[in-house]
Amino acid sequence: MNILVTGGCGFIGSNFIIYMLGKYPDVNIVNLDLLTYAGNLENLKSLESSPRYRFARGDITDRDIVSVLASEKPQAIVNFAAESHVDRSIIDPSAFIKTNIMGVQVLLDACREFNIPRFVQISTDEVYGSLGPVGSFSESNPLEPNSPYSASKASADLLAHAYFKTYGLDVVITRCSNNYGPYQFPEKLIPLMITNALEDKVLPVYGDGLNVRDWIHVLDHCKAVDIVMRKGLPGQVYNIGGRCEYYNIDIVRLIINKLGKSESLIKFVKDRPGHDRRYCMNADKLSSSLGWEPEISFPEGIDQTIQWYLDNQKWWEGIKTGEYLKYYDTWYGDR
Ligand code: NAD
Ligand code: TDX
Repeated sequence: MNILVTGGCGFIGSNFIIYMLGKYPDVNIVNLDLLTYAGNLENLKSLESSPRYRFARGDITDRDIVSVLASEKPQAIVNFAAESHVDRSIIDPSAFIKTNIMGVQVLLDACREFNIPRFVQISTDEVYGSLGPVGSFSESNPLEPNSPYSASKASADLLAHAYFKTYGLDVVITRCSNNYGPYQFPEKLIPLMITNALEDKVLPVYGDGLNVRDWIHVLDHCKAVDIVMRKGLPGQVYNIGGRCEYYNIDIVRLIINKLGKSESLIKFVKDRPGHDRRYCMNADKLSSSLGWEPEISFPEGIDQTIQWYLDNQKWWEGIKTGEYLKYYDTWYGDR
């Protein structure tokens, strides 16, 4: 099976490529990635000499490069490429609109032109908006995104659905909750807190710290994407979640305790505008129809993840320079 993966040098995409090539000897992957600030060739260094892997640097909004790769007629395109950080979308939504919406249109058009039999759009729980203290999101919930990031992802979902309805394109959409694990860029909560704590830096917790996220290990997400890519029904949406809710503050305290640091590093800072209070996924459809279940418990996964950041200090120290520091200062400077 030949797969075109987009955004494969980011956190989830690189874990997906490593998982797929390790699991299936008959899978070949081409990875199209622009190498934005979030893309890192280091993540896939172990595959550089693999005859089943090829990297192409390029933009999913660039019709020429997308056409060249789609004309090779992969059996599926799996789209991880996106601007993915809510806080950056608040600073400037432009790149989010371009990549997350227009890029998806270019990929969908290429699927039509070259008769690609399957397009997998990697979406997010954030398209549903925010939950109160009880309940969970199911696939039939309305889309009520609250950030420029989630609005751009919801737009892409609607576009993908429209191409299914209008042109009969074989599209499946996955909506997953918050991922954690190796290779996550240290702008997101868990790697930010681990690496800041290791550097004895302030741990900035937004608002009262009582926002809730539903955590899933990235490997469980990758396994779900594989199953949906192979067996999902055309036009369907599949929620993916870890059945694992935590208050942000509890995650931060857990990391501090595991690293033997002091809680005095915690600083409650000005809240994120439009901050969604709670996410919780109902993934029963995926479980009952395609037999997927998350396998990595949070206590096991978080230990393994903290260990990964301890073992790969060079990886994240290389990132926390230049552009990263500029962004950090812009976002956290006045908080
Ligand atoms: P990431 O920011 O770590 O990686 C994004 C990758 O896309 C990078 O390699 C970047 O270089 C590439 N990219 C960005 N713009 C591009 C463009 N125009 N053309 C080609 N490549 C481009 O993101 P991630 O956390 O790995 O998320 C991957 C996908 O999963 C995203 O679509 C995101 O919305 C979705 N998602 C993420 C989470 C999460 O918790 N991280 C949860 C649910 C869904
Ligand atoms: O410094 C911080 N302090 C803080 O309190 C950061 C970076 C985050 N937070 C809070 C905000 C959220 O309530 O932690 C929670 C998690 O924040 P993020 O890691 O930024 O994730 P979130 O906004 O929930 O979005 C993530 O999950 C869905 C991913 O970044 C998205 O790409 C994905 O679609």
